[in-house]
Order: sequence, then structure tokens, then C-alpha cells
Amino acid sequence: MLLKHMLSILKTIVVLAVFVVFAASCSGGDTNQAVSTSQCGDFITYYTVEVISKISHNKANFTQGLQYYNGKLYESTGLYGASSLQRIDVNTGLVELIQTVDDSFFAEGITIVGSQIIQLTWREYTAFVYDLDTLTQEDSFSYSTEGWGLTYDGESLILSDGTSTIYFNEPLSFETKKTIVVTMDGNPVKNINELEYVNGIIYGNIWQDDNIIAICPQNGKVFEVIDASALYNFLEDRQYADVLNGIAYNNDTNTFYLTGKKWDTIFEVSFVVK
Ligand SMILES: [Ca+2]
Repeated sequence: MLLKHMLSILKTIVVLAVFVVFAASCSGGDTNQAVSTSQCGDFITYYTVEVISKISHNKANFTQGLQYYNGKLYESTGLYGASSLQRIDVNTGLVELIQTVDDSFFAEGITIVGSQIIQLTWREYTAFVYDLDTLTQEDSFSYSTEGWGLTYDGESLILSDGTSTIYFNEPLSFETKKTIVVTMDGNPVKNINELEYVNGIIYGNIWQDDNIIAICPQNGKVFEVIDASALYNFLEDRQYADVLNGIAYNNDTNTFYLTGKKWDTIFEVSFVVK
């Protein structure tokens, strides 16, 4: 009888423990809150995109970097001989300013740090620093990896180089402080491309893939997959459209801007659970 009673108590403790663990794991579902290691990476949630608005986009632009700030989209375009940094009005789609990049550089990801924009280059091991207001080049410095995507979490420049590794670099020296390997279901995810840091989450394009992934900054685990393939259906002219690339986040509206290389449209979207 005593044994039966003890087993009953034990069973109650186990049920309570399972409930506590389950409740804790559910508390990290809001993507607008900073996440911790215990809250991301243990399972994957699948999303699709809902188009809110369309912004015209020069389909000659080989989009390599995209960021929103204060009513403007900042875009880095690539290719040798066609690389640039541009400022686009988010309401009209008009290009307000263009800063061309020397023909010997292939421009890549950009991010805003304070009153400056930092722009990577693909295989030139050089980053350019521009004034945010005028887009005039103020400085440049070297780093040792290929440059693909770039974003900023307030402390580190977060860089992708086309592998499955993401680097956390010092903003001034570009010295690498930390790296993570991006994995999904335990397998490395290669070709991590354009990046966007949003409230404790790193969103990333994958080159030649129509899915955007949400990466846990602490352990590299993918915990959200956003299927953006439907956007091709909304392009005016999809004949020459290259791959999905470019993620920017509007903190005021909690919406994302997505586009692609040589796409004629930038889409303002929300992520919707599938
Ligand atoms: Ca971005």
C-alpha cells in the first residue's frame, strides 16, 4: 500500500515537471522578443509570407544588401562594374542617392552602425564605410573572409561568407570575437547570404533557395523557416529575375521588406504561420 502511495506521488511529480518544461518551452514563441539558447533551436516553425505592399525596384539591381532606416531603404548592389550603394524612398520607390563603387570591387552586404553604413565586398577583403546621410565614402578597412551578408546587433558586425559559418566581429577592428555554425536538424546549412538581425534573431537568405531562415544567435540552430517562393508570382516581369536576396526590417510597422537580385519589386510582407 505504501509502495502504491509513493508511486502515485512520484507520478504526480513527473507530470508536474513535464508541465513546467512544456510551459517554459512555449514562452519563447513571440519572435519580437529577444530569445535565449533554451528558447530557440529545439524545433522548427514553418511560415509563409503575406504581401502588404509593393515598392518598385530597379530590375538591373543585383541586390546584395538591404536595410531599412527612418523611411528609407538602403541597398547594396553587386557585380563588377555595376556595384553601388543606393538610398530608396520607401513610399515612392524612387532612388534618391547613388554612390558607385569602383569597377574592381563586387559589393555585398551592408549594415548601419551609428551614423555610418558599412559595405562588404565579395572577394576583395575590403569593407567601405559611408556617411549615412550623404553616402560619401569616409573610410575602408580589411578583413580576412569572403564577404556575403552583414548585419549588426548593437555589439557585433554579424557576417556571412557563403559557408555555414557566421562571424561576430568587432565593429571597428573587424576582429572575430565568436563564430557559430548554422545547422538545421543537425546538418550544416551552406550558402548563408544576406542577413537581418531583429530583436535577438538572425534572419538569413540562403543563396539559390526561396526559404528564409531564422537562426539562433547563441547556438546557430535554425528554428524558423519562411517560404518566400510565392513572391515570384507577384513580380511584374519574372523572366530575368534572379534569386531571392535582401531582407530589411521596419521596426515601426513590424514588417519585413524582401526582394531579389534583378527583381522589379521590393515586397513589404508579414510572416504567417503555415
Ligand atoms: Ca539586411
